[in-house]
Amino acid sequence: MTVNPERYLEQARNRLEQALASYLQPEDSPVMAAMRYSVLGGGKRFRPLLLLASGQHFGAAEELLLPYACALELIHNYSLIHDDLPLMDNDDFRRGQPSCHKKFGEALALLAGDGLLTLAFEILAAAPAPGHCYQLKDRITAEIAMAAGARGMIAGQWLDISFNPDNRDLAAFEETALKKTAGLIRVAAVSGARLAAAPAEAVAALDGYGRYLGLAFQLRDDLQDLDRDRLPGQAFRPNLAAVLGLKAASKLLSDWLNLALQELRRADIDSEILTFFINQLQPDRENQL
Ligand code: GRG
Repeated sequence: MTVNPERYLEQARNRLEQALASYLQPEDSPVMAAMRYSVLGGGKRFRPLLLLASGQHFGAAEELLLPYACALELIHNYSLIHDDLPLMDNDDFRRGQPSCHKKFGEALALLAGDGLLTLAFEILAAAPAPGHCYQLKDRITAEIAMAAGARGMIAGQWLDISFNPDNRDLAAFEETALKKTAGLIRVAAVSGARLAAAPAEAVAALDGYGRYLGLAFQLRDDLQDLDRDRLPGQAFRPNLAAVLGLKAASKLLSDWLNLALQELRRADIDSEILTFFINQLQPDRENQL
């Protein structure tokens, strides 16, 4: 069966938006208003779409996958709110709108981030277990916690903000990207497959796919950052693309995407959507991801 990736993604995105809005209830408190503002104000929904595509490729029902997909998106949104705070990246805008702390103040932004992270695990606790296998569900939940936690994304964030600007060590950039950005992307690809009870070699291949796709996602953001207009006084922080230069960075981006494709091929995972994600991140693409 051939699937039109754009159509599939648009429909899945609509269902995700509905599910996300249903979790962000009731709307009666300032903290929830800040949570809703941040989550429901746009975003590509890349990580939850990846989880859905991976799970559906192996036959899982969307009903089973949606809570896990939403939990990942809430964790991602918490990280963006906290990343934008003055004591971290100090960004006034997110997704073309005032960032959460600009709109609601720092205290509410901090609490909205905390609220989203906590809500993600409330959703996971209430989520159905695949085939009533609670052991598998515990494993998926633990992997999500590890990817987000102090050995994963939080560690990556610290590596990023404490980075010595004179450091030109490529391995250090890669470690930061792996933890800060690739971890959630990797666990999205893996969780979908685990929820569908995919064979072990497919799960391992999706882990590799998610790793390279996540690295590519960060490098592509670094490449775009080279061209980004900066506000007066806003410093340019050296990133991997700046250290490598445009040509070498574009080549590395293609190499990583190629490795992601090889991971799919080695396990015979013939998914138009998972391949579409790779193509969307190619350096010369005007893409939506
Ligand atoms: C605060 C613990 C903590 C972690 C923050 C993700 C992150 C870690 C910081 C965001 C900074 C950043 C620009 C990271 C590069 C990866 C990236 C491009 C993130 C933005 O994700 P998208 O593009 O955002 O998926 P949307 O808006 O589409 O959801």
